[in-house]
Amino acid sequence: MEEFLFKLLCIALLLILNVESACVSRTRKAWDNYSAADKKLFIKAITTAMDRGFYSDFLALHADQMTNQQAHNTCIFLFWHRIFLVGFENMLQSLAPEYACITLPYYDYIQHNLDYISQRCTDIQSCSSILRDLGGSSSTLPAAPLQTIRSYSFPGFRCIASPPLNHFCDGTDCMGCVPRGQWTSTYFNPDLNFNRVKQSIFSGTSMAMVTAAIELSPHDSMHDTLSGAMANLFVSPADPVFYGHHATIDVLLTIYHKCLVDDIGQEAAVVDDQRVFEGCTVGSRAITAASRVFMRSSRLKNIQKFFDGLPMQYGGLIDATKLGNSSYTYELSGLLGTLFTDCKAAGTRQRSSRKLTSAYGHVVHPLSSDDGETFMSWRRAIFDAAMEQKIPNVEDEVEKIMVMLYEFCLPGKVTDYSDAFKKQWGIARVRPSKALLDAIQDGTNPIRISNWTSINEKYYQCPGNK
Ligand SMILES: [Cu+2]
Repeated sequence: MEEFLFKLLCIALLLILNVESACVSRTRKAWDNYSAADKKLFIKAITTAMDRGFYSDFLALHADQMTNQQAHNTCIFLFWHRIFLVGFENMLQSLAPEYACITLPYYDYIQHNLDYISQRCTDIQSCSSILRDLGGSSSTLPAAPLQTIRSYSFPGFRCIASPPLNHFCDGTDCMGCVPRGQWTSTYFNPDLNFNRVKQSIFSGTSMAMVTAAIELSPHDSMHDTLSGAMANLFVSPADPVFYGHHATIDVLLTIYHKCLVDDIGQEAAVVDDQRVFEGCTVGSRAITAASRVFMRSSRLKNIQKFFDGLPMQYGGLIDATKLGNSSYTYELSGLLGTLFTDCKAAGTRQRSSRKLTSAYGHVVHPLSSDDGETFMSWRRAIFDAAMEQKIPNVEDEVEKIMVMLYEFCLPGKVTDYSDAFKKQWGIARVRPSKALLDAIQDGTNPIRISNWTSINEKYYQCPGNK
């Protein structure tokens, strides 16, 4: 009897320890690294959130005009979306004990663009398991006539009703579907490639510049590429892919901040350093690091509790690992892992300046695929040629040569955003990769590396000029 009780006690103890240790770290991973069981659980949590109404409460907050205006095209775009995502993640975790350790997956389209240029996949749906697993873009069960979300209509788009979208409701209006583009005939564009992503993180000299670069591209580019509800500035969170996309954008903020810490150490926690935080004016309102995070929505009261304990000033959100009980880290591998570790030196001939860098609690795996090696060798070949030919600003040349590969060697074409998209998102410029293509072709910004087509031939079996 005693032995039996002892065993029972041991089992109970193990169970408690197990439950606790399973949640000790809040680590977000790429969807591609989710197990089948992880994926199933995440989709079930999204479905539950839709059924219970919280999903659409978060949608309502993002769709509020004043909130939306502060959250986009401003200096705090990255921080506002960071707290929005953490609140959403807290909500998912609260839905039932089985979801207590759930974290948001990120959509690793930087890696998928490597798969695309390596011709392992063609369209965005074949490249990205997250798009397929979250319902894809083909099924329209049942025939779904209602395509309005919060008064926004989506003429010409199919309303996709595969799980988990069949549970989608906006308040009491249960559409049971979400409008999506034709993902099986949509292709990646170079704005989503490692080269542009790296440039967007590292070419600015202040936080506002970096924020603007990340927001324009890759962020806006991905919204436009996915199309349908995702291309709507206000109601894009109707599509669960939104959260995967924005988790990736948050990864970029995390990489930027980590590399800044490598560079300037403790000062990276000082919010009056403009590399760390930079204010701006929205409407007539000045936003500083001390400003309270702006959130307005008639349904805010339903979800307010999910933001409890979080820093509610923008300046408190600079470091994801310092958010109290909601602190979190990332598991990064492939190209994002390389970017995190090597920062500006990633994919160059330079050595990373800080070899003893700590990962600050993030889990980082080195790049280890043949495709990754080929890509890095292609980059290094361009760096070598530039050195030989004494050509400066090599990253610009790398980008230009890649744009030509996308245009002439891969299934898609390099195009601009649609006019309607630009208008709603307040984008005044041509998509960066399209602007680059035009400038190469009209001779205003030609590729300066003389043997660039043979470098493309060597690594990608295609010259890229025709
Ligand atoms: Cu947004």
